[in-house]
Order: sequence, then C-alpha cells, then structure tokens
Amino acid sequence: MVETPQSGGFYVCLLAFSLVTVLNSVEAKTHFHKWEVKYAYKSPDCYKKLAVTINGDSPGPTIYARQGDTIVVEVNNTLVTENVAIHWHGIRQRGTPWSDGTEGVIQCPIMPGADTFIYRFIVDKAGTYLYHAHYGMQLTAGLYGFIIVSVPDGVSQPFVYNHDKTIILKDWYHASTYEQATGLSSIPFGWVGEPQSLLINGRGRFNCSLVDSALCNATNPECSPYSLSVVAGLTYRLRIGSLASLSALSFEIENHSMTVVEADGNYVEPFETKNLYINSGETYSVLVTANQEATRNYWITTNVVGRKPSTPTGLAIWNYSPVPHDLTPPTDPTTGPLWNDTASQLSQSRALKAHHDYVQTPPNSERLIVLLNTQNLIDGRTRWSLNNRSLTFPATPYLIALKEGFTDAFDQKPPPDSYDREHYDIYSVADNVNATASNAIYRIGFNTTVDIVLQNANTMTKDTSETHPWHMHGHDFWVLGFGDGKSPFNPLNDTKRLNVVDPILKNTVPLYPYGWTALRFRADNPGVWIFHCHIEPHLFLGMGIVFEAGIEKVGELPKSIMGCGETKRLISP
Ligand SMILES: *[C@@H]1O[C@H](CO)[C@@H](O)[C@H](O)[C@H]1NC(C)=O
Ligand SMILES: *[C@@H]1O[C@H](CO)[C@@H](O)[C@H](O)[C@H]1NC(C)=O
Ligand SMILES: *[C@@H]1O[C@H](CO)[C@@H](O)[C@H](O)[C@H]1NC(C)=O
Ligand SMILES: *[C@@H]1O[C@H](CO)[C@@H](O)[C@H](O)[C@H]1NC(C)=O
Ligand SMILES: *[C@@H]1O[C@H](CO)[C@@H](O)[C@H](O)[C@H]1NC(C)=O
Ligand SMILES: *[C@@H]1O[C@H](CO)[C@@H](O)[C@H](O)[C@H]1NC(C)=O
Ligand SMILES: *[C@@H]1O[C@H](CO)[C@@H](O)[C@H](O)[C@H]1NC(C)=O
Ligand SMILES: *[C@@H]1O[C@H](CO)[C@@H](O)[C@H](O)[C@H]1NC(C)=O
Ligand SMILES: *[C@@H]1O[C@H](CO)[C@@H](O)[C@H](O)[C@H]1NC(C)=O
Ligand SMILES: [Cu+2]
Repeated sequence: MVETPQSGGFYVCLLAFSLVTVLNSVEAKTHFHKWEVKYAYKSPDCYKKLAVTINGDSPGPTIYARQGDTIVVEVNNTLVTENVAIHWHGIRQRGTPWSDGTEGVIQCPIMPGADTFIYRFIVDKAGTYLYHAHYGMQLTAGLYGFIIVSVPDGVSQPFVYNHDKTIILKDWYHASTYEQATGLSSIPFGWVGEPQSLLINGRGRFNCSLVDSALCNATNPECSPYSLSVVAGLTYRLRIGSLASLSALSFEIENHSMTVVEADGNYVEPFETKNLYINSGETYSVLVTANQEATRNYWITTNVVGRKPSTPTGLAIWNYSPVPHDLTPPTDPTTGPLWNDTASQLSQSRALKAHHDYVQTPPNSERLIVLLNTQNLIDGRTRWSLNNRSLTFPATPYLIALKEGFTDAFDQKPPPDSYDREHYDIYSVADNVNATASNAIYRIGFNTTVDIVLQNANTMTKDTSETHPWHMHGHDFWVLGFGDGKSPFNPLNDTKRLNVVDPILKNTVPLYPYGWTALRFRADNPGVWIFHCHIEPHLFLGMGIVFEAGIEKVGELPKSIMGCGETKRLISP
C-alpha cells in the first residue's frame, strides 16, 4: 500500500476505538445500483439537446459509500445505436482491473440494445472521486457524476466542517458528439471549438437571443441556476470536481475565500485562495465559512482559463437562507482571473503539498520515462503524440490479450522511454513528420518505482502550447515538480530539484504551456492501465499511453468483459 501513513493512522484509530468498533460491529457494505444508460432531451443551458444520461439524468446520481465498501453497478445500455463503457475515476481497482471501465484497454464495450454489464469494485480509500463514460466522446454527451467515499467510523479527518456539499463542473456543447468526433477524424480537420456554456451541477445559461431557434427557451426551469443554501456562521466542505471536455476552469465564490484541504482523494496541507483552478479530471475539497453579510446572495462563478475564452461565465448562487434562494445577487458576477495568467495557475499547482501527517514518498526511482507531447499530422490527419506515437486501441482489449497471450493483438515492441532532446526544439512549430499511429504499450516491472516527465511543446500553430491535464488509471502518483516553460526538462540538473519531501498524491495533474511536469508512482497494482490527457478530444486524437505491470498476478478474467476482437474465441462454445 502506498498510503502507509493513512493506513497507519487507520490502525492507530482502530486500536483506540477497538471497543467502539466491536460494539458497533462496523462492517463493509455492498451498494447496488441499477443504471439504464439512455438518450434523453436535456436543456441544461436552456438549449434543448439529445444527451446520454443515466436513468434520464445528466449529471448522473452521486454514489455514496464508506471506505472498504463494495460498489456494484449494473449498467443496461439502451442507447440503441452506440456502445458504452464507464470509468470509475480515482478508484484504483486493486484486484479488479477488469472493472476500470476503459473500452479497448480492459474491456469490450457494452453493446447497444440492452446489453447489460456489471461493474463490481471496492472503494478502498476515502475521498472525492468521479465517474464518466470512457468510450468515444460520450463524456461530452453528458455521462458523468460523483463518487463520494467517507472515512471509516472512528477515523477522523484533518479538518472540521458543518456540512458537506458537491459541485460538479462541466463545459457544454450544442453540437452532437457524433458531429464532433466526425470533425476530429476528418480531412480537413474540424476542431470542436470552445464550449457554448459552463454548467455548475448540470445547470448553465446560454443566451437564447443569439439563436433563432425554438430549441432555446430561457424560461425552462432546467436551466435556472443552481443555488447552494447556507446558514450564516457555518463552515461548508465543498467537494468540487470537473469533468469538462476541454476547458480548464477557475472557480470562485464572491467575497468568500476558500481553504483547500483535499485533492483527488488525498489530504492537502491547507492553504487559502480566492479562486480555485481546476482541470478536467481533478477533484478538490475546499472549506468555505459563511461569514459575509447574510442579508443578500452572492455569485458562485466559473470561468475558462488556459485557452482564450469565448464562453460566458458559468453562474450559480451562494444563498444565505432565509434570503430567497433564487434572488439574483446585487453585483455583477466576477469574470475570473486573466485566462492567460499561467504563472498564477502554476503557483497554485506548486502550492499543493501533502498534509504534514500524510507524507510519504519513495526517495528514489528505478526508471525514467520522458514523454514529449506533440501535435502532429499523421497521414494528413491531426493527431496528438507521445514520443512520436499516437495511441490507437486494438480490436482486442490489452488486458485480455496480455492475460491470454494473444501476441498478434497489438504491436509488441514497446515505445521509446524518451525523445531526441538534443534535436527537438519544443519552441518551434511541430513538423514532426515521423510520428505514427501505434498501439504499442509500455511494460513495467511489477512494483517498480517509475518517474514520468511530461514535456510540453509548441503545437502546429505558431507561438501556441496548450495545457493538458494528465490522468492515470489504477494509481495515485506523487507530483514532484513543474517546469515554468523557460527550458525543457533536463535530467542532469532538473532531477536534483524535484520535491521528494512532501509532494501531493494525485491522479490528475496539469502540464502547462511549454512546461514539464514530473511525477512518481509505484507500479504495484497488477493490470493494464491507461495514462492520458483528460481533454476528451485530445484522448480521441491519440493523447495517451498504456502500460502493463504484474499481468501474471491478475486473477481469472470475467467472461463478461469479452466478446470483441480475438476474445470471441474465448467465449464461444
Ligand atoms: C434494460 O432496459 C430495458 C429497457 O428499459 C429493459 O427492457 C430490460 O429488461 C433491461 N434489462 C435488464 C437486465 O434490466
Ligand atoms: C444576449 O444576446 C443579445 C443579442 O446579441 C444581446 O443584445 C444581449 O445583451 C445578450 N444578453 C446577455 C445577458 O448577454
Ligand atoms: C418555455 O418554457 C416554459 C416553462 O417550462 C413554458 O411555459 C413555455 O411554454 C416554453 N416556451 C416555449 C416557446 O416552448
Ligand atoms: C466583494 O466582492 C466585490 C466584487 O465582486 C468587491 O467589489 C467588494 O469589494 C467585495 N467586498 C468585500 C467586503 O470584500
Ligand atoms: C493575455 O491575453 C490578453 C488578451 O486576452 C493580452 O492582452 C495579454 O497581453 C496576454 N497576457 C499575457 C501575459 O500573455
Ligand atoms: C521523432 O521524430 C523526429 C523527426 O520527425 C525525430 O527527430 C525524433 O528522433 C523522433 N523521436 C522518437 C522518440 O522517435
Ligand atoms: C523520418 O524517418 C525516415 C525513415 O526512418 C528518415 O529517413 C527521415 O530522415 C526521418 N525524417 C525526419 C524529419 O526525421
Ligand atoms: C513494493 O516495494 C515496496 C518498497 O520496496 C515494498 O515496501 C512493498 O512491500 C512492495 N510491494 C509488493 C506488493 O511487493
Ligand atoms: C539545465 O541545463 C540546461 C542545459 O545545460 C540549461 O539550458 C538550463 O538552463 C539548466 N537549468 C538550470 C535550472 O540550471
Ligand atoms: Cu490534452
């Protein structure tokens, strides 16, 4: 277990509370959920659109559980025309790699026409997590939600609050994901563009005067702003998660400062901020005390950062009861920080440190993988590549191919651990003509400690480098440091400057324009895992790697993950 301090704390508490524990006989529970994934017309920003929903809802229901509990979700795909797979974001799936929900990596998709698949996994660590579709561009279509895992009875958290609330952020497009996916795969390239709206808890507001369409109805109650009612003097834990398709966001509450205490399910050495920067795939808990003049309401706002915004501010209301919950605040909503103030985003990333009671990092690593992030043309199509390899999924999911020894299922030659640093200028327009589409994967010795350095570069557009939030499946990683974009990562001098004292554990971390991000993880979870940019169109265009560790330790695979590619012969009679 990587969280020795936490489990240490757990055992200390178990001893201290052993009597109570015996008396209460606290036992792990199993939570059953039956989900029908189906199309439904939704108007989250007043504009009516076909969305992919869970039981008719987008965002879907929040899953609540206690550490150690088992979650069982029976997914019934009634979409009629498309496959589904659902990923449990931040849940490490120790012992159940086949429940990770990544189509192409660990499972065959759940087929349309009421094909049913059962995900079963243990939530082994308290914290704030997410779930979302991991097939095609279905996250963009609206299949997303929260998983909230509370601490075991008798275990305390390193902060106190009165109430616990959830806030999920999303950018929202009016074009269908099919149009978007088609544009992304076409010559000439059709980029998805900036989103039309930003949603807070599934609600936003598009200006209906801009479209001459009966589809947009400004008085539809579905798009009235979310209102969070508070009582003056109390402290609220807001669990904030982003499952934006594209946008990096800033989040703030007018006149109320926030204290960051948790990130991606790990405790943070608390720090205060006016606005929280949050990337797709990240979660944070912040404490907010309702300590302002309580006779009015205040704006809760979210804005695009990192890309030149053309999306209006997303709005919600911080409501002091008994002020009416929908009473518009008397002020103009904030427009957020300057979108291109990368220094301020970087400084917040660097401020995130492990809480002092939960510090533990392997002092050394055994392998370094440097991944150059580039935008390329491959056969005339725009793609994203890592060390010249743009990820494509094989017809047979890797987990099954590796476990069953189907060596012809994908390219067996591993991709390179680095790029040609001597000759690649990260500040020049990418003209990397030798990038190729590839389904090759990294093989990592079981329990090896690995450092990964993500190196950003210029895109195919002059003076442009984008922010990419990188997310790892199956593991948390320690965030060892960030480059400021002034020079590429240099193993000779930059390795010495990494933080191995109190780095934060996370599962998603941003890579800033022209910068580098260094992280460390222990490959101690047997299975096959994807590590990818959480911008959905970027992953769609190949921005990810897949790695295997300890495949020989993976138990017998359930037949229910099979049925596609070469796996057909494993299940046919
Ligand atoms: C899946 O949903 C369809 C449509 O509601 C229903 O007919 C079918 O019985 C469901 N399947 C399961 C296994 O619940
Ligand atoms: C909505 O768009 C119309 C037409 O461009 C404009 O006049 C109006 O100010 C906009 N309203 C808001 C709230 O932005
Ligand atoms: C807009 O929505 C409101 C509230 O649901 C409804 O009363 C009204 O008829 C709708 N307008 C149009 C043009 O559909
Ligand atoms: C509250 O925020 C507004 C901006 O939204 C600012 O103008 C004002 O000075 C703030 N008031 C206090 C008391 O901080
Ligand atoms: C940020 O963008 C604005 C335009 O949106 C521009 O005027 C400004 O110079 C930019 N600042 C930096 C630091 O690039
Ligand atoms: C990627 O391709 C470029 C030229 O297109 C070459 O200079 C570089 O060495 C290649 N890198 C790798 C890791 O293959
Ligand atoms: C691309 O690869 C080919 C074959 O290996 C090589 O001859 C050529 O020089 C490479 N181009 C660049 C720009 O590196
Ligand atoms: C992995 O390595 C660490 C550090 O050497 C060790 O403490 C741990 O027991 C190992 N775990 C497994 C499952 O081998
Ligand atoms: C590290 O070395 C490289 C190449 O020698 C140099 O360009 C860079 O400025 C150095 N960085 C630091 C922080 O010394
Ligand atoms: Cu990206």
